[in-house]
Amino acid sequence: MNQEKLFHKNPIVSNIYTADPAPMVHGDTLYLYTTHDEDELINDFYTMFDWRCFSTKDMVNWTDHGRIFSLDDISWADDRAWAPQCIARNGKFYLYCPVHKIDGGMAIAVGVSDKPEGPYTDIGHPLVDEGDWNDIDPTVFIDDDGQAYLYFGNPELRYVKLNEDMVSYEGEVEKIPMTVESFGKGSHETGTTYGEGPWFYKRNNLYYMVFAAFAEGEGRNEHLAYSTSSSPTGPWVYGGVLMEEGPCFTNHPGICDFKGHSYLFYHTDELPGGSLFHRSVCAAEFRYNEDGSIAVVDKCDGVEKI
Ligand code: FUB
Repeated sequence: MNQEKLFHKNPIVSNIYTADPAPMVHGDTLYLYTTHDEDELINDFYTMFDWRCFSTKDMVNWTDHGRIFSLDDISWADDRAWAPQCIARNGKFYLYCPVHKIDGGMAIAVGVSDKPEGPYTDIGHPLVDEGDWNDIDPTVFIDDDGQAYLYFGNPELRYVKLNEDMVSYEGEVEKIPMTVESFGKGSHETGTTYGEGPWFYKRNNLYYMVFAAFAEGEGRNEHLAYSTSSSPTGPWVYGGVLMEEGPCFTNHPGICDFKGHSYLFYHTDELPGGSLFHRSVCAAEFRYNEDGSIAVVDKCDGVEKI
């Protein structure tokens, strides 16, 4: 007799190495976009060529949609298929992806699709390309007034205001002041904890910036932290640690509410054969405090069926 599955053990994906989870709730389904750490490393570094998508309606039964976008689809990029995020608008889906350009440096690509599970088609040129290495880890959010924001960056947090077409922007790239008041005192290049992997959203009129962070001291691995603001462009106020540092060098947050539950997606190196270049996405359910603050979320065994 088939037993109903009531719990999904972490990591969510166990047949390949995945990292940089980015959830998107669409209708009654949660889509989870991830990067993909290849088994075989090149030059003993992140070896990442494509983006993957998984979906669920109940947090325990997952559908693997496979490779939905890859470096092969982006003629001007040659490496580093890094942390993406997807959003729906105007009946289309926009997948923002950092990549290494053929002529050097990192830039943000956009894939467009009619379906959340792709396949995605590159717009043909970088969306954000400042000619440096800061243009990674895009996070996208559309505010109630229709204005879309794309935040990104390591070591600096920057943003652009996207046009309604979601594939262009007006004006300059804006730089967020990297202050201790906004991001806490830490050991990354700006002297704050802010490292990379921002995740931008709004809940009960409070804007949240969750990010991968470096505590003070040498040789730290990333923990997760968050800041809040009453406006989409700051000033940001440091809120504290969200998930403690673990044995994996990186971590990367993705947060959403789904069917009345709040989830933090993150990654670890806990799958057999795991390492800093062989990571696995996990999920943890958590609750907000009444004032909107979030207590430290523990890495956990998995999540229950909803
Ligand atoms: O996965 C490649 C890079 O490592 C991501 O862009 C960062 O957020 C970190 O997870």
